[in-house]
Amino acid sequence: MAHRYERIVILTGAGLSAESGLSTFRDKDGIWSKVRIEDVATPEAFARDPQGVLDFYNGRRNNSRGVEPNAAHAALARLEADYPGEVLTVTQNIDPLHERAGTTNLIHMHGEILKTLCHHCGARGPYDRDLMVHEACGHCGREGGLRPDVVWFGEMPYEMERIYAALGVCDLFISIGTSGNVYPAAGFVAEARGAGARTVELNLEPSEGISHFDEAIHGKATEVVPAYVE
Ligand code: BJW
Repeated sequence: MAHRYERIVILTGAGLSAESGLSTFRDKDGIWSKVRIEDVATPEAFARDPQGVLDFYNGRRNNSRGVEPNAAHAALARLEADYPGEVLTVTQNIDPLHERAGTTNLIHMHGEILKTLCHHCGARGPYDRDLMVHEACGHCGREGGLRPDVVWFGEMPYEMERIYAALGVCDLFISIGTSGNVYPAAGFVAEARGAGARTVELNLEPSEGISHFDEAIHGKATEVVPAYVE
């Protein structure tokens, strides 16, 4: 990538972490082929069956502990460190692989699997052991409200103001490893393009938003991301 952009926004999704061994959501063997969104990823599901939801995320947390960043995460961290302009990475992923690779200017818009959130008082804490439904919050002491700090359907993703501000002034928008099915993230490409940015998709296959991209390179993230950004 020629160094001719001043402000880059990178949006990443589950496809980026697939080669680290984490499942995507909507691929053939993806997470949503095994469990129903309505049973695990909505506030209503948590209200109806809190321990069922916690068991699902206890498993996701355990899966994410042993995995390592891959060559694509590493290439994005090097880009941020070496690029003369500004690079903001917005990830939909709840895993910690961007930060483990060294990315620092990072927004976890759908939250983080290694943190808990208290439904009662809003305090965050480390998600360092399996959560059980009657556990008390270390901050307010109330029971029954501890949940993973992740954004479920119907909830507001994090740091939207900061993200839209960056989209409004970026001159390059790169979308990596996301199917473009989930809003508001799926709308970012149109937002960036409307503000005059060049838009690039790096994904295994054409996403839902393909018509909004000026350029698309399809292939595995560990191959196309280092080749594009370096
Ligand atoms: C590879 C690869 C390799 C594979 N290399 N590539 C109509 C009706 C009802 C609701 C709505 C509606 N329209 C919009 C909504 C709202 C709803 C929504 O979008 N629903 C759609 C399903 C229609 N959105 C929300 O509710 C959001 N909140 C909201 O909108 O608040 C109001 C608001 C309005 C305006 C502004 C701001 C706010 C919240 C969405 C929360 C999503 N949560 C989840 C779960 C998080 C916790 C967890 O992990 O369990 O987030 S769902 C899931 O999908 C997860 C992901 O971050 C997200 C996106 O998935 P992603 O990353 O794109 O993965 P996949 O699997 O879909 O795609 C992977 C891609 O990688 C594929 O293309 C592969 O080909 C590719 N790939 N291997 C490169 N090796």
